[in-house]
Amino acid sequence: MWGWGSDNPAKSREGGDGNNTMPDGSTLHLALYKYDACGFCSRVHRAIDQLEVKVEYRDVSTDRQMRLDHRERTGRTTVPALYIDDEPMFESRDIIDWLQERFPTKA
Ligand SMILES: N[C@@H](CCC(=O)N[C@@H](CS)C(=O)NCC(=O)O)C(=O)O
Repeated sequence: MWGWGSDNPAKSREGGDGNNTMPDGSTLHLALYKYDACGFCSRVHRAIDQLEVKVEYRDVSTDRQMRLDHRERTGRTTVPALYIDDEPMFESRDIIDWLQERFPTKA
């Protein structure tokens, strides 16, 4: 089922816990590594706000461990990076296209 539900109000405001149930019943977890002053991240954030999708936001400017995990996992510090079931995707345009192809626009 599509929706924004989360037990954590802060996470809900930010886009949910990242757990999505897809139309075929499978589940997909999405996490966006970003920071607020990053224009490419804002572009992705705006696109997400238009879609019925739940994305867990991981701010690498405020969470040192997130930053270290991201670099260790990918060898890069670049954001935005969308982790799709823990597989990182870079490039804001590619991330937006990928999301828009899979998730419906909000009514
Ligand atoms: N072409 C990339 C550009 C991403 C980019 O330049 N991100 C900057 C922040 S706005 C960054 O992470 N720079 C640090 C780095 O690459 O390590 C995109 O569209 O996502």
